[in-house]
Amino acid sequence: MDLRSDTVTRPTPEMRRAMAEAEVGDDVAGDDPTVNRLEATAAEFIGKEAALFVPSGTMGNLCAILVATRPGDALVCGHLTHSAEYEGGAPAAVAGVSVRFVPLTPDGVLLPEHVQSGITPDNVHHPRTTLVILENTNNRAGGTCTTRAQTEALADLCRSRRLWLHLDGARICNSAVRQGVPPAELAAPADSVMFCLSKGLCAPVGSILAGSAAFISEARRKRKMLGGGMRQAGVLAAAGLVALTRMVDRLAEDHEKATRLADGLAECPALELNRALVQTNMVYFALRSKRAAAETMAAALSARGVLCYAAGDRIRLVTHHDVPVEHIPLAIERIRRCAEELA
Ligand code: TLP
Repeated sequence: MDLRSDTVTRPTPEMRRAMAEAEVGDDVAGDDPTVNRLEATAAEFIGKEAALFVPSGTMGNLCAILVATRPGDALVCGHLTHSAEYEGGAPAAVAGVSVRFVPLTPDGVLLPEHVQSGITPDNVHHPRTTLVILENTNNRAGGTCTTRAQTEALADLCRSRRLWLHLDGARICNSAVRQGVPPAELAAPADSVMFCLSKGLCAPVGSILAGSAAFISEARRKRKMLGGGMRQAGVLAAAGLVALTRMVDRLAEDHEKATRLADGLAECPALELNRALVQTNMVYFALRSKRAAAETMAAALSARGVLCYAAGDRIRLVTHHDVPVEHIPLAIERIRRCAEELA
């Protein structure tokens, strides 16, 4: 049972067929018809003027940071935001931008007042704050959702302080399905948005960066600079098209699996788990006794055939297309037994 991440999903048979049959060209020259179709479809899907196919979410976020900032600037984001905490220090290493983490609410929402507290004063002593990054769903908070209204409140602040609002929507489709709104609605208030095709949507590779035509034209230059200009990328884009058009609505099944997993684990006295944070396809829990480190428990679970990651002092489980629903009770039982042994 591979519950490490939704990134482990394999391309579906329909994707493999589409990849084999994809019409291709040289995308750096702009003439791969399948990439062009994916970018046009993705722009419409997410409600922005233009879109860019990038090899990874990391590169999509970095292209946005490079366009929205200049070396020496600062960005503000919530506690443990992926693009600042888990992308190899890229904002500092590549863009020359310092990161100012601010708190999130207990249910993973980034509030304008918290962002406000992270914005540097406008004088010669400080880096100039030019960018705010919002993550929806928020991975480390538990796969939690931010609403359109909450995003609009942030966008209002960003407008008034002349800050760029970038949405790391790696799992924006999970958030949208959970909230029963189109992904474009959640992305509307943001200046730019990145979302992944390679996670719950099952494409083998790739993410989308979207925004205005002017923004995407600059981002395309940054992608090339970073080595992300791919050639016959239509074979990958073909799978991305299937991801976008066929795989979004079924994310509800992944959420249902996570809910069942959380319901089962919540009944286990040796474990600590906040049900309210299980909103999409992630379940975080900890050993109540804290007698074993999360890494120890993750290793013990993996040895029992339940692959998972430790994240800080908790374990993260992620449900996805390739986890059969029948495996959920089995996973609960193995985790329960392991927790009792370690407690
Ligand atoms: N997250 C991965 C890895 O960190 C292991 C995961 O399993 O959750 N933004 C968010 C919110 C993400 O969760 C991730 C990947 C990324 C960006 C980066 O995407 P990739 O992996 O395509 O570079």
